[in-house]
Amino acid sequence: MTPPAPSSEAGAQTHRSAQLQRKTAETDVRLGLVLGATGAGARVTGVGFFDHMLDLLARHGRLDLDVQVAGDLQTGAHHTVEDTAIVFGRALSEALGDRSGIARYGSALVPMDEARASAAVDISGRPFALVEANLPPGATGGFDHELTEEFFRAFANAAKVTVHLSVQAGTNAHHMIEAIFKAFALALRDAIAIDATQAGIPSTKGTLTE
Ligand SMILES: [Mn+2]
Repeated sequence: MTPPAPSSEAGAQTHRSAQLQRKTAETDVRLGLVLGATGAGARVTGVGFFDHMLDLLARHGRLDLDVQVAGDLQTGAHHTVEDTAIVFGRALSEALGDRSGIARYGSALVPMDEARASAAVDISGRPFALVEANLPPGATGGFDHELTEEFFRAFANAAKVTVHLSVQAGTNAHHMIEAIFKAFALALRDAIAIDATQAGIPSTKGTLTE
């Protein structure tokens, strides 16, 4: 990861970023994240379609995202996808700090040719993932379609956010999963954006991390 450039976010008091590594017997995940950025960085997980999805997430979520994963792909992509999501979620949580000044909520509806997906995000402090997606069985580019739900569940748990995702239309799994990741990226981008009218932590409870 290149050293963080000066923040491009108007009103941001500090640079919102995180650099994490998580190593287990199954995977070694190194991840660098900068919020409110441009989509820079390299995503190298060993799973081609997953790299493609992380590229979309970074670009449309305005995240600089470096991801290097050495996973036990001989067992399939499951551990690699799940553990990447865990580290991404932890990094997002760390980069958001106490959540001061963020919009908190975001939602998006994205078409991808014949497919259409929606996403709603609440940086709530309460982990929850609802994924409504009747994806065709099988795998694309080494990525089992069922791992889509695994990714978002692991992310929501690690980041302590609420995520609702729905595929409303589609027949092609590549398009349907891509629409989900794009909708999620746009919803997340809005939810984590600095809102200049937001004084302090956007919660009547006074905290989004407890
Ligand atoms: Mn594509």
